Amino acid sequence: MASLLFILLLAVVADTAPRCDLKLLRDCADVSKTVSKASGVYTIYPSIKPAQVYCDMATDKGRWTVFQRRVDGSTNFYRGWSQYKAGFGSANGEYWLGLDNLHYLTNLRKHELRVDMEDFTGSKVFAFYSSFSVGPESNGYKLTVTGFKNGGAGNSLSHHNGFKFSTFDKDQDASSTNCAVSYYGAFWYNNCHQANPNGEYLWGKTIHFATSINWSSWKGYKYSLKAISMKIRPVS
Ligand SMILES: [Ca+2]
Repeated sequence: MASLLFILLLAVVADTAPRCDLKLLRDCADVSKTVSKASGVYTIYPSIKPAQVYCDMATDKGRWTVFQRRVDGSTNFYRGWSQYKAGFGSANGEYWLGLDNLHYLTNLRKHELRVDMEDFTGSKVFAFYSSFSVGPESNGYKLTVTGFKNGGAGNSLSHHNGFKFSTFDKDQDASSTNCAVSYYGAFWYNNCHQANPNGEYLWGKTIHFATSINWSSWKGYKYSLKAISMKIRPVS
């Protein structure tokens, strides 16, 4: 009986060991350390559920897990709560990694945030924040972002520090109106925004105020950026 138990135990250990190894790839920093230092799409495990992400291994020493990316307007970002919770889009193009994954990733270790952006003349700037985390769904996926450092874009995100996430079907903003509906996006809206990374893709200058992909401290509220990506990495 004892030897049978021992064999069963061995079988269990042998069966679980490789899966534990896989789960160590929690983010792109883990991918960089153990798999590859090339930018591209990888499968990571922010929780027990796998997720496809784009890893930026080139910008400022790499190791960045990209959680939001706009490049060409091919993906509709005007989506409801369940979509922003679970994530959508394609990791080799435009996508949103999902609020649950963002919470899992930033919950246990301190993370920094970098927002890279580009206009239609080819100018590239960024904003850096030394601390970034997203709370649990039970607290509305509240944003904590501090420690701004300027990479030419200016600071349009501190305005959103401490606010919950809002979508057109879940208004948790500080406005008497619904910011997500008013500005065609989904974000940690205050009353309402200085940045709208998930707004409409509108190809540069527009007459539409604050509804497109704005980073107001760089290009104001009537310019839709060509590209923007939001990325995080653990602070080592
Ligand atoms: Ca409101």
